[in-house]
Amino acid sequence: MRTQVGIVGAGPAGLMLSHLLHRHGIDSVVLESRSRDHVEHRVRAGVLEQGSVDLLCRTGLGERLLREGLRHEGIELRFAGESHRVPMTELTGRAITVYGQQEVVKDLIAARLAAGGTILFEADVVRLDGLDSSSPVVRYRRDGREEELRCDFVAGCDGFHGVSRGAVPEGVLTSYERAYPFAWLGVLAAAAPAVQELVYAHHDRGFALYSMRSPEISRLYLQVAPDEDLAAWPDARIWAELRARLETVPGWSLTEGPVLEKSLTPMRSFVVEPMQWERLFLAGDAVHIVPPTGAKGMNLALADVALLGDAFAAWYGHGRTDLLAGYSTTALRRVWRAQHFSWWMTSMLHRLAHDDPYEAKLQTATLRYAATSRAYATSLAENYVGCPRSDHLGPAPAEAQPPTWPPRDTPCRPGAGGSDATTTQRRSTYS
Ligand code: RFL
Ligand code: PHB
Repeated sequence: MRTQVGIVGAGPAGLMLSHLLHRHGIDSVVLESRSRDHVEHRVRAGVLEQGSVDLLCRTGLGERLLREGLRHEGIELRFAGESHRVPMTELTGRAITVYGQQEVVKDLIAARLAAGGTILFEADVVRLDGLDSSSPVVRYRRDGREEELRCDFVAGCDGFHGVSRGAVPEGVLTSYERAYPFAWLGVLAAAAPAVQELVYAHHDRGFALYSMRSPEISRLYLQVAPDEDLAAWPDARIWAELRARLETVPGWSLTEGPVLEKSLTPMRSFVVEPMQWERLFLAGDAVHIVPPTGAKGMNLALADVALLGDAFAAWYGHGRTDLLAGYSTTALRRVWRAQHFSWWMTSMLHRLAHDDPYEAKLQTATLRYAATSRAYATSLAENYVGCPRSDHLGPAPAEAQPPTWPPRDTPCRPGAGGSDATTTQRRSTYS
């Protein structure tokens, strides 16, 4: 099989890239190791930044999102028996939308298949070859047979545990990492949300987060030990712990209901640089992980491939190499902004392992500052709703690029396309 861009992984990054390339008339094939049913029902992220919503709407994927997504204009910080609203839209003019990652994935799969796109499920990529040639080969196993996909470029969108990152020769990549001494126990419950906006709660017993998926379904998280045994958390214990950490505000109580799903999420910060080697472009969790406290992972994955889509369009459409050559540098600016924000939110809100009383006081001081200073809250809000590039990420760097890269023997095909080408409230605390 041959295509222009071979994409490893059908998560938000891989599927969105395939969708964007299709809109530019560029052919791609997505290889995914799991089944369609599995990727469409994997419960993960739930918060879309304004920029992600705009991207989905701009590219024809907004219909169900705008109908079923829940637009939120603020979040609540709960600590020391107090509740404070951060009025994100009032402070930034932008909002977030609560819409499950698996819904984004379902919409993307439906759009790709309706357009005649190729997604091979249960195709396990085992090796990438020839990445430093003009015709890389993606080798994968499907139905017990080893197959190959030849392409001009490979997009490694296969998440943290994928194979793409490992295909880069030793010594090329530098990794930056931080592990946190806690994890999140996540619960999906058939219970009407008792809140209208997300609640981030700092408590002596540990962090808790109240989120939701729909007017009938709540999504809740508890800070637990990294090696916690899920079996030790029957539903009654989960609700009791949620009550202890969240029912700290007079007159407020949790709505309980059957627990539909439970999972444990380790907390990690991780970045690999650069995000590209020769003909391999890495995107999403394959190159960077954030702890979920800032709700950034899926948004970063989408932001990476938005850049990559434009860069491939410039290459195939106009023979321009600058956007592909500058992809890593440009993407890493947003990645590091989100790394800092996610680390900051995580450090401010969790019970820290060593129970250092000085640090605990600093956490309360930081939360109180976010609750009372318009300037500090604006910083939180603009990171949470997502920075447009012109805000703090700076203009795209005009990188000098190696004149020989990408190798010029690959024909540049203006307007090239495969068979599926298209033409393409509450009052705020601040006064
Ligand atoms: P994904 O979604 O992991 O997709 C990678 C895909 O690659 C496949 N794959 C392979 N396919 C073929 N061959 C191989 N050898 C392969 N190896 C792997 C995998 O099966 C998979 O389908 O990565 P992508 O596309 O980069 O997307 C990243 C996001 O999934 C992730 O960052 C978010 O879920 C993180 N996250 C959140 N992000 C947000 O933006 N907002 C949130 O509110 C948010 N909350 C969360 C989160 C993640 C969480 N967990 C479970 C880690 C909350 C939680 C609890
Ligand atoms: C979610 O709804 O799953 C969610 C919301 C906010 C976060 C993380 C996860 O920070």
